[in-house]
Amino acid sequence: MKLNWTIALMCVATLTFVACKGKNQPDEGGDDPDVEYTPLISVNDNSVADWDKLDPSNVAVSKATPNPLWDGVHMLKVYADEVYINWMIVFDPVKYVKHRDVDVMHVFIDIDHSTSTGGYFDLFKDACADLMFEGSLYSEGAPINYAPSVYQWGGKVNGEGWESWGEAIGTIQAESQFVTDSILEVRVMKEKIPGKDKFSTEGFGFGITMTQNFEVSAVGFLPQGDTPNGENIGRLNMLSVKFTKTMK
Ligand SMILES: [Ca+2]
Repeated sequence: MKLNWTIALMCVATLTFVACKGKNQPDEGGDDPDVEYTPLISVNDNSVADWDKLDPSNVAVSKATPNPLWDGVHMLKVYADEVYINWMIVFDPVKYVKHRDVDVMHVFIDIDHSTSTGGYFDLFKDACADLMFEGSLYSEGAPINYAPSVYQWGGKVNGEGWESWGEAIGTIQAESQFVTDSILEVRVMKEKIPGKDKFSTEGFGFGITMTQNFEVSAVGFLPQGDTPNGENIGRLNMLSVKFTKTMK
């Protein structure tokens, strides 16, 4: 099956980041006397060293296999707590051409951690993604904050087909930083995600795709299985991520 990403790049908004804190969200730094919350991952420190300090059992990791069909993404890590969903990727900056506004990162989320809802068989074996983020990482070659449009699966349960993502249901302001040319960190506030009420308390599924321009296609995605014959997509289940409890 050949993926058609031409229609995938439907609505890539580039919006300026505005600091957002939900009405009922705890203050960072412990200003709220009712809760103590300090995010363990910073996206303003030009470093990914904070990832190494996390309990490894709380971090979901997917690494590229020796022979992926699309090898532009080398590693994906995801960590989530009560407030933020954080992810970092190591990717190939050459394969991911960064001079076009339509260079895009897609994120797929199985929000209810259930295989009996959602779809998108095209890339992931479990085909149960409920939400998709679509946004640019660059504008005219310069890094920008990731502020994707959000789409909801509208097709058959466990079905396939890009067109079933339908129309955008909203936009979310993420926070992101390029630590190097090939390492990107992003975090989104769970409270700000459209459809957040459907999150399972236990966790969620997560997959990521990097695509470039209107003519080519994915340059890399994870999780992705090995494809030694170089023809078929090595489909794997989406990464399973649990929510780590950090608040006292
Ligand atoms: Ca689902």
